[in-house]
Amino acid sequence: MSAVGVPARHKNVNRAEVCDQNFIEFVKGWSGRSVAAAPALDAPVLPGSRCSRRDFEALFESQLISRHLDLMARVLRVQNKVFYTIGSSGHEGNAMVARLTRHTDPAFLHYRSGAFMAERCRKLPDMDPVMDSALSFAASAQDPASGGRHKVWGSKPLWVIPQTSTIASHLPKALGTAVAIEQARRIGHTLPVPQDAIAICSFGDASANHAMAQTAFNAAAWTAYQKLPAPVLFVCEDNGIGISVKTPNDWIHASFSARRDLDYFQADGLDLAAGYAQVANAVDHVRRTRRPTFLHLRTTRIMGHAGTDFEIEWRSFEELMAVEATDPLLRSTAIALEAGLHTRDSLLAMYEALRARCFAAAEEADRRPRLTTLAEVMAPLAPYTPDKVAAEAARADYGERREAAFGGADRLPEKLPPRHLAIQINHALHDLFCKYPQALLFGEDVAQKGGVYTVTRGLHKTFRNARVFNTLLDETMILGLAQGYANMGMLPIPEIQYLAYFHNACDQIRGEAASLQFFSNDQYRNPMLVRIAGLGYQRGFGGHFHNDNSIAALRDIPGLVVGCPSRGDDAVEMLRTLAALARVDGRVAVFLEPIALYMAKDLYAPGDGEWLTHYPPPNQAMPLGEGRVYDGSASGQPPGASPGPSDLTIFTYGNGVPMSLRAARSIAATHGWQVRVVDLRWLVPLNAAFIAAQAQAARRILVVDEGRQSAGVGEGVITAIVEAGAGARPLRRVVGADTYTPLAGAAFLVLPDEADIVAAADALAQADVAAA
Ligand SMILES: Cc1ncc(C[n+]2csc(CCOP(=O)(O)OP(=O)(O)O)c2C)c(N)n1
Ligand SMILES: [Mg+2]
Repeated sequence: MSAVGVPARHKNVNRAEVCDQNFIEFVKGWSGRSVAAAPALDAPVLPGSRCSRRDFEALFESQLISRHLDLMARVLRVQNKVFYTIGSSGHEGNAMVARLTRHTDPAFLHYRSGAFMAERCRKLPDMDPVMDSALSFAASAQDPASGGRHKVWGSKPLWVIPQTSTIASHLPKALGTAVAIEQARRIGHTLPVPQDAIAICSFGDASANHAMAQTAFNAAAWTAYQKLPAPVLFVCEDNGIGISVKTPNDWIHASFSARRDLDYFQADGLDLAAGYAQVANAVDHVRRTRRPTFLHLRTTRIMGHAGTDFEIEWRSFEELMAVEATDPLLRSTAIALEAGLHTRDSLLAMYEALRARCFAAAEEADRRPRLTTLAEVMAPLAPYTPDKVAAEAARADYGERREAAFGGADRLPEKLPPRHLAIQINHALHDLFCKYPQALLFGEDVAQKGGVYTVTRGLHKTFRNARVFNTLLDETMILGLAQGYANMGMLPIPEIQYLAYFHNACDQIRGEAASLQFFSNDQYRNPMLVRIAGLGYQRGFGGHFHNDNSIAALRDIPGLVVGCPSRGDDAVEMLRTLAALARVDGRVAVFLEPIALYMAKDLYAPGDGEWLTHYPPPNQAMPLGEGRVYDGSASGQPPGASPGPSDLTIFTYGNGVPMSLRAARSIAATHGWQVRVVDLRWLVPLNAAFIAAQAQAARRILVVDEGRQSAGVGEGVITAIVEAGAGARPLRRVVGADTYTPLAGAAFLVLPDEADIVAAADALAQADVAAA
């Protein structure tokens, strides 16, 4: 690295200062010629440009606002008044995308979208991009995007849906939103945006390589290949680098310019006069053709990746200066001066006025309240209005639609004899489809085949392609689609074929769907009901991947709800509540279906039919968190009954319920105990108060958890017991091993069984003897 010949100022470590000075010097030193008379407002800003003077003036101001927000952040970060320094400098050309689209085109933005936001703010009266951004930079509780939870680009009135920092994870839901915009018409759903809206999604050149991005490009092309509309504009803001890793020369063009069914456009984001028409072409194309479109927008990166990125430590001065010379604001300045829109002085005055405005806003934002309590932080995370949810879950005003769907009043499922779990889930889904005309069910093999286990059989026939459909084989995209439909006000019911394959796409729930209410201060919600088939004990089938018993990845997702039924009637009532939680409170609700119980009919002996249940009438639902208590019989205790004393209480869920009921019989016979089995039913969040009350009434406790020893539900149950002060009782846990599940009979070695439960009870009895 050689710094010979580099003026001292340019060696300044603080590249923000250098860029700022560069701008000022550029203006002062400009010696080009201005036209004699500035163009009229509607005339091209420069001869031949599609960008009018009016467009240019707006765009240029948006660019400068964005730049001064960046400069301000760098200064005030060190004073602890601002908490984020990833800027937009070099990317200000993205203002063109904002100007050429509408504020009702849902936008999923890159973190370098300051100018896009400033420009979009013009679409509505009384928007103040400077103050809004300042509040966000300051993590103020009044930040209109996230309420102070993160520095995100977001706005409810402007249809900018806040995104996480996980690069590329927003592409699947952007495509999902585009698909949803088109599908709404087919199901008669009224969209919250105009029918010809498009979805916009921006990201960097390095991010374009990410699996999450590639999944969306592929799914978009897969859709368009079938001549189905998917009006999404993918905007790749190519600055040639990702933090410190250079994108191979021309890679984005080489990789995307000839992709089948992903239409490629290029635009110069460094030059408003030239780039405007190019961006307009791409926007016009996607709006008109409804085809997925890739806009390759040339940008540069000024001032490093973030304030903490001291580029001179790893790049040469010459290289840095060469990059800084491509600053698009210098080009905009030249246009403004050349077109006679400004004198050098008036331009500098505008520059300084915007600087002052940004600093004043930041100082004001610093005086505004921040989040100061845990309750404030968590308020938007998991809204729960139990009365409204209960009323919605029990709402049954759709009777006539049911009769048509089930084939007549006498064939309504509540009039049929008791049936097993799979059938009752199937009936409940039919019911939800009658109740919610905006419900959609999709996933792998769910349509004509009716799912691997026929749980969705008949839905496609009754409700047709527009509402029940097979997706491509890609769990990330299935969950991305779900978020898109939810964004557009529908009720997505995606299916993940096996729990093991949820793990493949977990981030779409963990990082994305479940976090939206938090990062948007509950302004945006993506309600959905995710069905996941899982858990072990399938006889003679599958090995690990079809018998995955670990829900650890779901247990700690903030705001998520997970219900797991063990019998048909519970499944039906639980589904109604899960759908209501989604509709009323916008929750991401997971329904975990124990595959091995789908067809279970008997409980104690072959042919006893004790695991068949009646279909609950449509006005019956199960409150979130309510468990089922079995006192010596399979029928259960009425919900809410306060527990009398028991000699042994077994806490369990899923497959553990019938297993524990069988074990309970023999334990009662052997020890003469009054044995109670508690089906938790709701696994996330665990109802600690309910668990505590049950534990307090018990003399001895067994926790039967078919999950793994580490991070299983049982850990949560025992914690709730101990924290409630009920942990002094004799307590044992019967739980799966920390292993993957092997194929064939060996599968049962890793899972708890009835004999294990009986043996644990015997051990408790022996401990009694030892203590006596
Ligand atoms: C999934 C994920 N991996 C890593 C990161 C850390 N990270 C943040 S930005 C970035 C580089 C992104 O480069 P690019 O997509 O070109 O966007 P640019 O910053 O250049 O605008 C990386 C690696 C992240 N945010 N998310
Ligand atoms: Mg980049």
